[in-house]
Order: sequence, then structure tokens, then C-alpha cells
Amino acid sequence: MTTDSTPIETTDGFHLVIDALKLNGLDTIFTVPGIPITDLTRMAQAEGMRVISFRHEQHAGNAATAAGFLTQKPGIALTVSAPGFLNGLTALTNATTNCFPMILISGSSEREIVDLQQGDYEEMDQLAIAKPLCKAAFRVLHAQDIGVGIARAIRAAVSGRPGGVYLDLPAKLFSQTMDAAAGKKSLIKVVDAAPRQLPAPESVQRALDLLKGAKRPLILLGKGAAYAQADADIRALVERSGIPYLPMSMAKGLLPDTHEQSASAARSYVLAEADVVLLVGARLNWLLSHGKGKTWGGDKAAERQFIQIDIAPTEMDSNVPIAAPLVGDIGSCVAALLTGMGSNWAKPPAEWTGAVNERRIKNLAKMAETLALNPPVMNFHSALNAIRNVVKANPEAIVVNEGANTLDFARSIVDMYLPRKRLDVGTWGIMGIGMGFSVAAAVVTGKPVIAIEGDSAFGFSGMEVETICRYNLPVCVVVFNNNGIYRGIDQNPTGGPDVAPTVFVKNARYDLMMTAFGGVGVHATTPAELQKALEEAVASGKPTLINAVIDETAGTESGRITSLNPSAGKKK
Ligand code: ADP
Ligand code: TPW
Ligand code: MG
Repeated sequence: MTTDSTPIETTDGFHLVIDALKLNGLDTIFTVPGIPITDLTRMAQAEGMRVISFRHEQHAGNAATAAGFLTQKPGIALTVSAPGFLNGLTALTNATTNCFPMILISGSSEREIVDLQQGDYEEMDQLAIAKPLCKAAFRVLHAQDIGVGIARAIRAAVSGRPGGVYLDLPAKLFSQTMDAAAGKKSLIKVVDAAPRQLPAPESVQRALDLLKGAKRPLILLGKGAAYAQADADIRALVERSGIPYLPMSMAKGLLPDTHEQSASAARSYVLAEADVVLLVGARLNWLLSHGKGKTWGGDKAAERQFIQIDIAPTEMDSNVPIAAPLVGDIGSCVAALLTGMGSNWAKPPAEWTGAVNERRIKNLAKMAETLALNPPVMNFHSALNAIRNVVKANPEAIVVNEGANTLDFARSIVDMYLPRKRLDVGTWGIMGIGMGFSVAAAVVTGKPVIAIEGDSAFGFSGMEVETICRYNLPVCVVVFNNNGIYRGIDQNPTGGPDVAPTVFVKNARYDLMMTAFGGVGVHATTPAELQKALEEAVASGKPTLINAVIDETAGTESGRITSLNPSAGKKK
């Protein structure tokens, strides 16, 4: 019973949002504050949440995306209305494209005014705009529905194929009040947010039969396999089957890249020659040449058969026929394959594994020779060799990587030893993930982060070095400074005063951007200087930026995806 002297305890929209997130173990928000969410960020911090404030929403969104990949919990990005929301959309869409779980929460203006287009502050029909760009989109209009809204957002983000979810929270919602006890009751603690999905026994048998009959089998691990956190079983599948495997870039480290069954150094050979390919959380999209054509051996492609493990049934046959679809979560599917294989599974013919191994050893020796060269001007190889040494000595460090040549060379040169230690441009090949991913990796794991960045790539999120300094994060950014996009040597054919579109200010000092905010800046012109600075950064955990001067003539146009660029390769 209440009397006048004991007022009913109330809660409001702000607190219900915070309580709903916390109830579901979501304890970190990546954001840029402003109307109408400034108080939400303040109150979240007051309630013990980690609130990481960025300089631009795209990077807050990217941070949430990386957090989702690393933790299997949706990363939370929070933005203001219209422009802030739009700035967050690239990350939301990128998360969805990569099948990583994240929730973009944006404040929005008054529905009544927006819908009549009466010119509200930051007026925009955000829900309609977000819908085609994400896996699911919801709007909450009443405080008592906040619990449901957040529960639905969490389930949509992490169940089935993970993805980005948009949650629209109009300004008015935050100040709505309701009885505190009823508010508490309205919240939902999501039970089993990403339920296991067991594969059908007959699908498992079909896959095993196909694998058993293979003469030249190959396992292809994708970033879905890294996300699934079924590390021990995936390793057991590779080792017990004796099948050579190829990791896609973010699957590197699921088994150490130095593993003798890794076929990375014989990639073109195994893709062209394999007769049965087992895809584990990898799509046959452009990154795998759609499963056909020259990469896959041209005419030989017609005889090849695929087994595909994926949680999304509609992924099957998306590019080429899948002979044995295995639909379910990777953990359950791999476990079922292991059970079916038993203990005396016959290893693949020695003719095949021997041929793969021979090429692997030959190519690794060739690479070692190239890496040992120390040309007078540092190039991609000699600089990456220094980083490769440091990662080898610090396998727990997380590598973030973007650029064109800087990406392609780092992917093949820097070995990874542990799962989920490599974050990069992903399915889109998007520039701008660098600092957002780095901040998230440092915040959610506490481990050292090494960001290997093309000078162009770095520019997309460079202002976030202030964020890195502000939170004193153990991030070392290495800018591969070759004076431009791909190379620094293009000329303006007219001879006019403007430089060529791919060329930047020569000999720029990116290291000074870090010292401007109190971090450590190093100008490195030799691999020895680079290695020493990186070792110190990893050991000290101090925010560091190494300006690594790279031969401006060394790169190639579009790195290794010249085939997608109509002008690539043409001599200018
Ligand atoms: P990569 O770029 O490394 O080749 P992709 O992003 O193309 O990888 O493929 C990842 C695939 O993994 C997606 O098709 C996605 O549906 C799938 N996936 C993600 N998580 C799981 C999971 N837990 N179980 C099964 N499949 C998953
Ligand atoms: C959002 C197009 C692909 S790679 C790249 C651009 C601009 C930069 C390459 O130069 P960088 O690397 O980083 O200096 P390097 O080592 O070759 O010199 N906008 C977005 N995404 C993409 N992918 C581009 C543009 C692009
Ligand atoms: Mg460059």
C-alpha cells in the first residue's frame, strides 16, 4: 500500500534501456553523444557500463561490429538522430555483410513531426532507411516495450546467420516514466539467444560419404568458423582427417599458420586441383572466385564437389551446386562429422598430400628468401617481416589490417597462431575499419593490438588516435607510408598543378598525429627500427604510431585484386 508520504518509485526510458542491456550481459557502448542520447551515455556510465566515446559514428559502429565478432554478443553502437545515424549505417551494413552481430541504436526525432514532414530537428525516417541495410529493424514507442525491443534486437543479431540490427528509439521514449517494479518486470533476459542448430543425420552421412570417396580433398575455413568458437573441434577435424586446409583471412590462426597441413603456401594448386571441398563458414563469393573459373582449375571445376557447412540454408547453391549441404551451427556440424568419422578414418591418398606439401615447402622457402632481403628502401616485405617477428613472439596480440598492398602482403606474410586474432576489411574490402576495430579489440580483450594500415586506409579513421590516447589503449598503429593509394608515383598527365588522384603529401609524418594527443610517435625507415618500436609498444601497452616509410614504387594497383579494376595493369 502506498501513502502520500511514500511515493511510488518510478523509472524512465533511459534507465530501462540501460537495465535491459545490462540484464543481457551487454556492458559496453560505443558512441558519439549528442541530442537525444547525451544523458543516456552519462547514465550508462553512472550505472557502471563502459562507455567508449568516439570522434565519428562510423568508427563507433565498426567497434561494435568487431566486439560482436570477438565475443558472440552483439556489439552496441549508439548514435544521435539523422546525421549521426547515417554515419553509423556503413558499419551496420558492413556488420550484416560480414555476418557479425551488432546493434545500432539511434535516437530519433518526433514521429508525428517526421511523418508529416514538418521540419523537426534532425528530421529523418530512420527506420525506413535502415531496413534494407540490416538483418532486422525495430522501433520502440512505449517505455514498457523497451525490454521486448532489446530482446528482439539481441535475438535477431545473434541467432541463425548473425548480422546487424537497427533499433530506433525516439527522443520522447527516454523521458517516459513508469512504475519501477512494472518496469523491471517488463525486461527480458534472453534465454539461449543463439540456439544450437543440429544438422540432420542424413546430411551428415551424405557429407561423410562424399569426403570418404575423395582423392584430393580440401577443407576451407572461413570467418564463420572463427566466429563459431568451435576451435578445438575444428582443429580435431583437420588433424584427424589429415586433409589439407586453407584459412580465409579472418580464419587464420584457427590452427597456427605454421601447421603442416596448412595449404596457404600452395593456394592456387589446391584450389585448382581439389576434387572435394569442405567449406566451413565460408561463402563462395568473390573472395573465392564464386567457386568457378580459372582459380578453380577451369574445366576441372565441373567435376568438383562441395560440402558446405553453414547456418543459413539459403547460402547453398548460391554460386555453384552444393553436393552435400550441411545446415546447422558449425560447432554441432563439426562435432557430428567427428563422431561419424570415428577413430580409424583413412587419411587422404599420400599422392595428394605429398604433392601439396612439396609445393608448400618450396613456396615457403621462396618466401623466406624474399623476406630475408633487406633492400635499401624499406618495402612491404622487409617491413612486414619485422612485424611478423613481433607477432610470432606475441601470438596473443590482435592484428587489425587494411589497405590494398598493405592488406594483401600482410595477410600472406604475417603468420597468426591463435583463433580470432586477425580483423580486417572483410567481405566488402572496406577501408575505414582500422581504428574502430582496434579500439574494440583492445577494450573487449585487453590484449595488445597491432594495426597494420595503408596510409590511405588509415586516413579513413585516423582521428580516432585521439580516442586511443584518451582511453590509453594498448594499440600500436603501423602506417605503411608509401605516399598514396597503391603507390606514390602517379603523375598528373596534364602537367597541371594538381597531383594525381592517388598521390598524397610526400614524406608525411603520421607519427606526429599520435604525439599530438600524448601517445608515442616513431618515424621508422628500416625494419630494425620498426621492429624495435613495435616490440616496445607491445611491451609497454602505450598508444603508439609508427610511421613506416615504404618504397613509394613498390606497390601494385589494387593490390592483388587487379582483375576487378578495368584499368589495372595498364602502363601509364
Ligand atoms: P569468409 O569471408 O571468411 O570466406 P564468409 O563471411 O564468406 O567467410 O562466410 C561466413 C559464413 O559463416 C556465412 O555464410 C555465415 O552464415 C556462416 N556462419 C556464421 N556463423 C556461423 C555459425 N555459428 N554456424 C554456421 N555457420 C555460420
Ligand atoms: C570505403 C577503395 C581500396 S584500397 C584503398 C582504397 C581507397 C586504399 C589503398 O591505399 P593504401 O594501401 O591504404 O595506402 P597501399 O599499401 O596499397 O598503398 N573507400 C572505401 N573502401 C574502399 N575499398 C575504397 C574506398 C580502396
Ligand atoms: Mg599507401
